[in-house]
Amino acid sequence: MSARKALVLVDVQNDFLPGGSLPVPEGDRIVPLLNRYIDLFHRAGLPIYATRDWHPEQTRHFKAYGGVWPPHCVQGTRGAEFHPDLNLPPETIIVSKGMDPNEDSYSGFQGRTPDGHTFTEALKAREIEHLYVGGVATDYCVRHTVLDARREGFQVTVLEDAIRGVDLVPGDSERALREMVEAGARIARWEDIAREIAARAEASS
Ligand code: VGL
Ligand code: ZN
Repeated sequence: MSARKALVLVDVQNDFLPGGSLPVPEGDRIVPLLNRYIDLFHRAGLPIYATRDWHPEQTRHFKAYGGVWPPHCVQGTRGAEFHPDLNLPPETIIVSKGMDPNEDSYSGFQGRTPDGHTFTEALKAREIEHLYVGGVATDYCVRHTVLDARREGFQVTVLEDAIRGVDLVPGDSERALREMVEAGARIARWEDIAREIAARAEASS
């Protein structure tokens, strides 16, 4: 039997997309494809997790308090909302991170579900073994989430066509991808995944 799968959408929030306070260039271009992935997994009956950066107004993560970033994704603001075109089904499980004013928390594995469980606990409770990861930013939250997922023992497929990076230093996203592969993540695209997930759905129906 194949590993139980889940889709993980990383930080597809207004502030990380063009028009936001910390925009990932072309970050909005991945939204239509993310919606296709969402539809694919949802139809196959597979769970969908959406991580979100969820900062207090004052945090060491922000420039004004010793960090490197402009304010972004402050709890309850429009910038912290998921992109309005992202079609998240109501069953989507939200994983919030970055609430601790002393921590950056780039990784979804530093986050909590609404009932207070860690991401790992939530995934284990559903016997999920394989994560399919898309979103932003390739060189920050996607990277940290994927590396932590590998450390926690999950299989990981990075949706190469559904991620975008910041590239504060040119080449950061490419280096991040290489690092994820070295950590054992697999890189794939829509063509591969559509076949894989559709085949699974038929086999189990
Ligand atoms: C992120 C920078 C600061 C991310 C979060 O979601 O990749 N990047 N906070
Ligand atoms: Zn942040």
